[in-house]
Amino acid sequence: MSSPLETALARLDELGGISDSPSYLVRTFLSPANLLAAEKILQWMADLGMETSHAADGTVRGILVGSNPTAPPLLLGSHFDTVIDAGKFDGALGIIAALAALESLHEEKITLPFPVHVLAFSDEEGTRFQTTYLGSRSITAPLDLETLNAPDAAGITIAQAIACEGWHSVATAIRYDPGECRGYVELHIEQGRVLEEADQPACVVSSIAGQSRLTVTLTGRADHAGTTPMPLRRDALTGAAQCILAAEILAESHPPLVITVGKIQIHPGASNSIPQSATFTIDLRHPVDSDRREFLGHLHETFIHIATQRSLELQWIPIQDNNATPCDPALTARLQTSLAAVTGSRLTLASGAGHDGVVISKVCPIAMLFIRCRDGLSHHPDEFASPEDIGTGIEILTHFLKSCPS
Ligand code: HGY
Ligand code: MN
Ligand code: MN
Repeated sequence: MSSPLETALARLDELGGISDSPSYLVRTFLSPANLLAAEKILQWMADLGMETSHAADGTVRGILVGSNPTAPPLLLGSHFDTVIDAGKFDGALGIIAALAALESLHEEKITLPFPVHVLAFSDEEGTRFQTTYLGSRSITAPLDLETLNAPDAAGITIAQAIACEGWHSVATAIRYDPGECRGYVELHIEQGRVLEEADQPACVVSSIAGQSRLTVTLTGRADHAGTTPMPLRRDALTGAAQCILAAEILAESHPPLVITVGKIQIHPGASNSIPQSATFTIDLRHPVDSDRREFLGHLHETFIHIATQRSLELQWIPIQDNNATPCDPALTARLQTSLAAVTGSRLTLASGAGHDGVVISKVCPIAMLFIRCRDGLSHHPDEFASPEDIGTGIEILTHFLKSCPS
């Protein structure tokens, strides 16, 4: 019989092998691999004796009722979608570690005096629609119309994707009202370098960074690459290049501001046609919300100036805006006590990465546990957390579950 850690490591490999691409790991909202992964997670939950259910948007849930089914539940979980060419720990580790902690309690013949709901979200990264937190947003409230109308690269909206690709068979609505749950705790890789530098396996999280995501389109005029003199051109791509470098200069001169352009699409995209339009994404983050908004405004003005200088049309389309979200002090203090009991450390970090807790904090207190990852690398196939550190994370989570009051 494998230990909970051995089972967890095997499941990480198993989930890491479920991809929409033969050459790298990618699972996006309601994609075939996303639904296969959901079914796999549901099976693991059922094997643990949990009451399982799924929502049409692919979110899955396992409930272990405990000795007092009417007590406010504790939520655990994370996301199982990924970025493109992803690592196998981001998201998946949180779901698998939660199940491993419950298996550890089962091994110790411990029944908790409250229900535990393990939630696995089908979209946190926003890879397909550039939105974020679709799964966790849907368990706190219906998605708003603007979000439902967001198109993917093929022009399919989120509403159409749910209607046509959704997992509708035996689906149930998964929703929580404010005050219904005692809290949400998520274990996640740090995706940074601080734990390595501090030579610590884990830490708790003080807050989750705010972020602004938007799409920018510059439109000029396509023309012939050989016969159009440079001064007559309205080249959308060179305009986008100037904007993107201006964004980099702004971020480099104002740390800890970070700005990323992760995607760009050109039309018409022929090597001998001057680009008519360039559409690119902006991901802008800063720990202080007022500064983030100020830099966003400054960037917008800079892009307007560049577009005007180059006789280009500018479209600035906000997709998502989340304020920095503090973790709940009391729940985090309890988690920190378990961190200290297992590792002797009480290290606390702010998260530069976004997490589902940003949304779930609207309905209950949140806390996060970070696990060290090698070189801080993430959103990369070489993303890695050691079995020892994963084992420590599971031990901390198990200690925390046992410490929770009835
Ligand atoms: O982008 C993020 O911070 C997270 O990985 N979704
Ligand atoms: Mn991620
Ligand atoms: Mn993540």
